[in-house]
Amino acid sequence: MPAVGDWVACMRRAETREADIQAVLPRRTRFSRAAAGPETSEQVVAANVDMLFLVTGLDHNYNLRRIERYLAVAFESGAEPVIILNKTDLCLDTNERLAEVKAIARGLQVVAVSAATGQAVDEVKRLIRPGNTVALLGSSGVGKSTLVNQLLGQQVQDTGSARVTDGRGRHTTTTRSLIPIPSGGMLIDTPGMRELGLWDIGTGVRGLFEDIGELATQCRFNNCHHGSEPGCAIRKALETGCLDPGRFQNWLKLQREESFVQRQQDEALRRKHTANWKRTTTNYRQKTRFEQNQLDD
Ligand SMILES: Nc1nc2c(ncn2[C@@H]2O[C@H](COP(=O)(O)OP(=O)(O)O)[C@@H](O)[C@H]2O)c(=O)[nH]1
Ligand SMILES: [Mg+2]
Ligand SMILES: [Zn+2]
Repeated sequence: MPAVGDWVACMRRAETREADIQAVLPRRTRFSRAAAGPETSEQVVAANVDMLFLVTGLDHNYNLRRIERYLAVAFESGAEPVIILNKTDLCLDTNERLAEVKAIARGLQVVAVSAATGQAVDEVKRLIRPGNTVALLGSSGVGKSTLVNQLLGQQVQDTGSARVTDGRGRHTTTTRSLIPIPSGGMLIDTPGMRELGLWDIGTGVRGLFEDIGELATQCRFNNCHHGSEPGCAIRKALETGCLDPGRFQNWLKLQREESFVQRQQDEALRRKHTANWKRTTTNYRQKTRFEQNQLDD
């Protein structure tokens, strides 16, 4: 079955405006999640995504550590992440925020826009190459649908009015659809990361925190916990101000998350091995019992 983002070959029916899908073209990339059911199977939720727009609001939503987490997850996806800081019209220190985010983004593109006023939307438009598919990700209420409408130059996606008290929106986008934009390229406005099957940190942490990983190799002990061990390069970097404490704490946190995921996967693998082993030994016992019986006869 085709998923959103798939290219298909279809045959148009002469009599109506309908068409029949003949084939789904091979996918360049895929986002999938485990479909619920007795046998866990893969459900492709989006295909051929080239870029991920990680959208954050420059209001209450703004959180550097959350952006870092999004990046770590997005790193592994095969699509190019771009950070979009929306609602510049509500922010008094956009340049400061931009500098902060660029510092953690390790060379990735960061754009500050206002989807409401249209400011810098052209800059976002230029990032989308013709034929490319872009998925917009971010918490509810950050302005993804408003941005989609700006990029299209018309009202296509429903937008939610943000609740005045906490700036968060209602979930107005509940379906995934592929929206072609006039300048070339396509957009997928998604309800969320989980929707795309993106929740595993995987090895993205290493990619995003290469600098800290590099520092850790300079610690005197190679099993250093960067606590009170002598000769700790990370603690030295923290003391001299070369390493931001918030970034360091998030690195620790995301690493814990990564090893948790790893343990879960190992555990699943171990259970599978045990099950296989049980099956093998049961078969073996049945077989030997059978042979034994034959001998007894
Ligand atoms: N002030 C301001 N409000 C915005 C901006 N972009 C979106 N909004 C508002 O934020 C709310 C949520 O927007 P929406 O596009 O539905 O967010 P989504 O949930 O991410 O799709 C709506 O009330 C929008 O009008 C912006 O750049 N500035
Ligand atoms: Mg929306
Ligand atoms: Zn150390």
